Amino acid sequence: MNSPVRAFKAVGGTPRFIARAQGAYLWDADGNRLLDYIGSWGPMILGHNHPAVMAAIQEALSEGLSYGAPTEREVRLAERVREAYPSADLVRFVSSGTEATMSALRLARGYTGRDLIVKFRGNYHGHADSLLVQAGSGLLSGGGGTARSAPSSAGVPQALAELTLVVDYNEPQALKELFERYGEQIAAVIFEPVVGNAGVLVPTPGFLEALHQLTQQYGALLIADEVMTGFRLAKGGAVELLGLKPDLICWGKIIGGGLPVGAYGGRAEIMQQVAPLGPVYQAGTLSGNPLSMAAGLATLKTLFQDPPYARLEAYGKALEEGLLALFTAAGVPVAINRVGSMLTVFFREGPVRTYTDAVTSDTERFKVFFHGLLQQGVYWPPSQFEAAFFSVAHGEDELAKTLEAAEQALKLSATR
Ligand code: KE4
Repeated sequence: MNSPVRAFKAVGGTPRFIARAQGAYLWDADGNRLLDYIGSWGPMILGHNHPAVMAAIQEALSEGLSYGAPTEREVRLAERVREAYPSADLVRFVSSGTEATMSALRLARGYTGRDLIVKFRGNYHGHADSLLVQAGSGLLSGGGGTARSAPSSAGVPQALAELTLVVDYNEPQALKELFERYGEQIAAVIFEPVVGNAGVLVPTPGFLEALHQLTQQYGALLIADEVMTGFRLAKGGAVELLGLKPDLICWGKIIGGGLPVGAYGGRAEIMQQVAPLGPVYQAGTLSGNPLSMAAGLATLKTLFQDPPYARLEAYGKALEEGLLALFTAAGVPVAINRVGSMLTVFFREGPVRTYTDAVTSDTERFKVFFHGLLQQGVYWPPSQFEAAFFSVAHGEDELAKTLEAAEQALKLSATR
């Protein structure tokens, strides 16, 4: 089990071992066909085994695997990323979203000469030590208290955890108070512009405004973690959709088309601090490797040639409305948060605006719903606190199948 969320710990039962995938579907080792709402946790926006992506990988494969030297493909992919994110003068490729955010934070610390970073509860940015941190006492109530954060994982030193301040997402007042206390020491604020890792949380205008205003006022960098939202919510991701002006942006998932990838980028004066141009060290054996670059190039080229965002929005709207109608008819209180092709059904009354709202969901009811769907061949994310993803390969038949399975799952749960 190479990543915890796959273990079904939040929903119980035995995880499915997947043997192959095609379009919107997976087949498990027992030959069961599953309608996929995970999509490898984001990369598979074109559906599995997209011909253009597979052909591009085959072509790169015929030329060798990895050279440990610069290639044309990595330059071409950087150009494609910049086409969608013109504020990024320079882009650096790495091999995972974790590496992208970890490197962006080191760069922010190196550029500002400051040590503190800020993250939000319920935001996940990969598993770098400085990001496996939970809120200290007192701070979240917006009161004075100490902002002394604590590790959220064994193995993360307390001394390191205290350099990361944690505050609630969509709480501009708490962020303002944090800056009033620590602003001159804060190197950067990193955030999920649309949260996927608490389940979907949508930023409020006041929160986005505070993020931009406070980081500008105190000279801290604003880092938008678009590992999940990049190229999914729009061609230019959440930055385009929400009109954000971050100093650094992190990407992953879709830009590798399903192969290992991550990237970070921003304006030249910051990015030129990264080695070999500047003093902030960061490196990687397979950074920019030909296969990942080829898969990413084919994915972005396909997305740019025929932008699927209107179709994804139409599917998402129909799915959201269809599910809401079923839950309402069944008398089950839910809040459905959706932006484009990221959707979460929270099993509690709405609205669900913050992490605190999200964690009061009925996870027992979620568990029954999850297994009800799975029994009927619909593979939903195995946690209340994740986003469901769908792809351009999800069409009318998949929508009908999903709503039918949800209706059956609800009938099942009513009998429990
Ligand atoms: P990776 O290191 O897993 O490539 O990316 C870390 C990361 C960074 N930023 C955001 C916003 C992310 O969502 C992620 C990873 N997302 C999880 C899904 N919740 C990946 C699934 C997993 O951990 O197995």
